Amino acid sequence: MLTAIDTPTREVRSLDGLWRFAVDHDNDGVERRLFADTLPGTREVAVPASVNDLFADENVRNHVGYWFYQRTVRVPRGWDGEQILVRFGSATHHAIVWAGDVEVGRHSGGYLPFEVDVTDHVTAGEEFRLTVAVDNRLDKTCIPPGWVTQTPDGRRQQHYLHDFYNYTGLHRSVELVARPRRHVEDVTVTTELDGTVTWDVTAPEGLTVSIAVVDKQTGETVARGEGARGSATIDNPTLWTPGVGGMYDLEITLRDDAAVVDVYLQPFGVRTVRVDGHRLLINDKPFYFTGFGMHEDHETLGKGHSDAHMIQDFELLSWIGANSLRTSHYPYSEQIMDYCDAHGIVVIDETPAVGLNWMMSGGILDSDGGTTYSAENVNDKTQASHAREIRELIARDKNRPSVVIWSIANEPDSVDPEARTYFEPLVELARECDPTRPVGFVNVMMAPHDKCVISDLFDVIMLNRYYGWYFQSGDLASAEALFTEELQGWVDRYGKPIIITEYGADTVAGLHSIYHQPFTEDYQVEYLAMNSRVFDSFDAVIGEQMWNFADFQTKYGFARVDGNKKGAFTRDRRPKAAARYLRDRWLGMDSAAYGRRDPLAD
Ligand code: GCB
Repeated sequence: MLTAIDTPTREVRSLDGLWRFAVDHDNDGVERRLFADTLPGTREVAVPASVNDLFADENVRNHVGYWFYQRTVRVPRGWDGEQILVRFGSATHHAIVWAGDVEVGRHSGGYLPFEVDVTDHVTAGEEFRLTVAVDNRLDKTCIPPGWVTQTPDGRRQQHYLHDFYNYTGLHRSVELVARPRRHVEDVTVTTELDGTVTWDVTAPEGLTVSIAVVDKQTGETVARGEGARGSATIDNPTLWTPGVGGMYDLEITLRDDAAVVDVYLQPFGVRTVRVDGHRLLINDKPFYFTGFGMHEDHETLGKGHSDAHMIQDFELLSWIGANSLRTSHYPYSEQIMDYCDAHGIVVIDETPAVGLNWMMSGGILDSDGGTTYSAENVNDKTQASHAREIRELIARDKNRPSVVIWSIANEPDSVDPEARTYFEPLVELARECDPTRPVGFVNVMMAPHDKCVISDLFDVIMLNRYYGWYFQSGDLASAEALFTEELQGWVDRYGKPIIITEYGADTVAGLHSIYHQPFTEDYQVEYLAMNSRVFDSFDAVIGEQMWNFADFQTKYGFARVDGNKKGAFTRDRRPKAAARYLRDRWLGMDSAAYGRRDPLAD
């Protein structure tokens, strides 16, 4: 899906700010037609933000079901004759949208954008009532999956197997968009190192397509072409480079004879990515990942996007010597992705397929006795939603140079032979949607190389390993030996690049010990040092992304004290001792020099 931007033929108005708000405690607001009038009560809510931590009311925080948002929107008077849309950066997890009394669209999938066409229900210059019912319920047809139960006294409870709090709401910007009725619908841009840029534009028949390639840095046009499909060559292209960036715009102009019908600018970078033996090459140079699995997670905001928090996180990433991140465990906001493109941060882009493993709950072993791939749990409907998530993620991010790997799932059950039947078509789909990038999934510790039944389907091996934390806790010597032995097995069996996408230890900031005592800052540093030694002993290990960048909120559970505490930073972004350990290591690593951001460059 294209981003909404202002161009000579398109306009975007932000609808962010305070909206009216009502919690639909009985989940009958759709039948009661709450959208047909001003919402009851006086509550207001911030957009973008999660709703959960905003109200001093546990019945709001824990509500399972619909939350109604509403505001009045004036359509600019100059928009007569245009196609008018409302575009949501995301609505977690499902949304129904009404313009006045009319339902104009529905969407499922909590972390990707969607738009609804309101052209026939609004009038230029006049106001309309925009209502959105956001539903936070997860069931077995959803990605991520979950289930809802009812307590004997009638309270609904949401259950899920993944290890982050089920924040809900309009987490990203909402925009009112005008575009010409005949317009650029989609574009795919691919590049080669010699500066060849190839485009494939989807637009209505009968219009001519002209292309200009514009250097974003200088504003100069550096190549031109004609036709919906074609290619042109930039002389001496600036390659999109890890740690630096380097972006161009593909300016697309649609004309009907001489008249300009639509203009759209698609940002892209000139770069290649490919796997060669056990290396991952960006622009034909081996790349070593340093960085983190992250979360969109902040106090008060929950998963709501904030530019200020985003800048702070990226500055800390630069300070610590991180050149990459994984969007664990769902697609991140378009602003975050834009920032990665602009500043050369390398991204492993992940779908929300997390918690597809009935051996685990909240990051730890906790089987409820069920089988993962079965009619009651992960089934055909789950797989269909998973396919939709892959399609929509690639449609949104396919032109982003920062994205170098698609991660189609985190820690699914990959021991059950049924995993192959489930994953084979999904891998194929990802390759069909994007033949240019490696495809991977993140493997769980209980599925080592001799038990995992799907790793051969993928281009890279991505491992989450917790030797010395969930296993051999407090015994780093045994942990080191066992981790080394397991990695040797992966190297011998597959000969593919290995990225350690998670390793970490919960750590309470300020807790210290002279002993190897889990939960102390000292132990976290020793744990990281042990992991570093293991990584450094394998050529095939081409990256380390520590779990997690910062402490984050999770569901309640005996293994979590106010959330997951594996951060290198606390939830309010203060460094633990681990942050300085990682900084020394990553800034000093020759193998990670390609991609390191030069703080002096700013
Ligand atoms: C994992 C999961 C992650 C958890 C983490 C943990 O393997 O991928 O979502 O938060 O472990 O801390 O247990």
